[in-house]
Amino acid sequence: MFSKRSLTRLGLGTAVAAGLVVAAATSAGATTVTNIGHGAGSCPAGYICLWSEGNFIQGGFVYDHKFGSFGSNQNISDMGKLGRTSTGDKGMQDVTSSVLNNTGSSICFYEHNGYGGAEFRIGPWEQWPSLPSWINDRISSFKYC
Ligand SMILES: [Ca+2]
Repeated sequence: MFSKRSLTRLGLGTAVAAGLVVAAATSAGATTVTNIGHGAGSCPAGYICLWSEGNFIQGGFVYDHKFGSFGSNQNISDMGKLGRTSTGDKGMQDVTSSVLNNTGSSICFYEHNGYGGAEFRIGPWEQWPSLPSWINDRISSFKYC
C-alpha cells in the first residue's frame, strides 16, 4: 500500500512533467522562420532552409496558401502546417526546389509527412541549388539524421 506521503510526492512529479511539456511546445514555435528572402546567405546560422524555386529563390504564390521559403532549426513532421491563415493551414508542402543545411548535422528530407516515403539525405553545411527530379517539389517533412 502507498503511504500518504509517497502519493503526494507522485502528484508533484506529475505536475512538474506536465510543465515541461508546455514549455517545450511554446519554444518550438520560435525556432522557425518563413519568407526568409532570396539567396543562400538569407539562411540563419544553425537552420535548415528550403526555397520553392531553384537557386535559393523565394517563390510567390497567386493564392496565399504556401510560403515561398522556410527555415527551421528543428525537425518538421508536416510541411503543410507551418502556419495558420483565415483560409486554413499554410505551409510549404510539395514545392521545395532548393535546400541549404546551415547545421553541422546531416539532414534527411522525406516525400511524405511523418518522415515517410523516399528519403533525401544531405551532409552538414551542404547547399543544393537544385534537387534531383525524384524529390523536387515533393518534400513533405525533414529531420536531423
Ligand atoms: Ca518548386
